[in-house]
Amino acid sequence: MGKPAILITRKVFPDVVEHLRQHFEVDHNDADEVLSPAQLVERLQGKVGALTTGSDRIDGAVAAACPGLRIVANIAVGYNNFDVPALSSAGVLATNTPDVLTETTADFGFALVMATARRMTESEIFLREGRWNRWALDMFAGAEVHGSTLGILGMGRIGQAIARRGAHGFGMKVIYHNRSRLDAATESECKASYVDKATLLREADHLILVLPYSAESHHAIGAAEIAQMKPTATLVNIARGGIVDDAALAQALKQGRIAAAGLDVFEGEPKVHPDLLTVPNVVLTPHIASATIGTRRAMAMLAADNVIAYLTTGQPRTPINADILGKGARA
Ligand code: 8YV
Repeated sequence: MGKPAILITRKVFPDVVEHLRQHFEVDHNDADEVLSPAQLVERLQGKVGALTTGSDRIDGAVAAACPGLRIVANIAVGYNNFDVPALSSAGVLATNTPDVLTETTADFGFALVMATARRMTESEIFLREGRWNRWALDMFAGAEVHGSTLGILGMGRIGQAIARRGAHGFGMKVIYHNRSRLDAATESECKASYVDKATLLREADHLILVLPYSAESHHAIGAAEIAQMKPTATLVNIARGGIVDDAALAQALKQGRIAAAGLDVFEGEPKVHPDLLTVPNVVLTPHIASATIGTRRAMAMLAADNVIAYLTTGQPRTPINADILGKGARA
């Protein structure tokens, strides 16, 4: 009997493909085009597993159309592209890539806080356009980072890693809001204080969003929330598009309702709200918070190891719906 077959929906590092080839026939999308839902289902025929990314929607319809599919391994810590309850009912295991990207993503989040507060994009555009012809005392004067109040909405692993950077490295007062409060030891190690959402919005000088996307977190930051922020505050989103109402944010930036924003994720990305492209006080990056070579390789390897471990031993490394193991999982 030949090896079982799997699909890698996007281009990954060659050593990851080789690693998988030791166990499977590997169909990999080297063209790196995003597969349409129909193409995805077609390529998944006869496959027992798939390495997926945030652009691949995997739901009950996909599970039903691909009866041999046993595992979908996201190359991402976020998994809002999966309909987890539907996958669980269909017996398809889902995995993600926690931990391996925490510090790298926190580095980037902090970089975006700094770039936004200190107006790095705006001032670089000014320089590149040849408009810099004299020094001025208030030229691109931004907001202080050290010693200011850092607000964190969503306090999982990445939020905590950002809190440590702010509190220990930059002497910031760190406040956070999360569905559940951290234990006292973790709060004290991160030097972070729990506050309600209204206090977070009101008191943060720099607010960073690090919460997962879900129906509940859709537009968690819209016009009403922005209205509660300080006019001098900055807002950074490294979590998911859709958590911020981008149209409302663009409007608030235009009106100077808050000082600036830094965005790595967008509603409907890779499309970006046109008004965000024309307001000056915004730093924009194309969803690259986890993008270092080392981390992206570690994420792809962990996804590969999840597929190998689950399909050879039944024990995945980082399952999302572990509750189906041993009861209801497709054999
Ligand atoms: C991924 C991310 O690169 O891990 C996540 O949740 O947002 C990024 O690290 C992206 O989702 C591609 O799958």
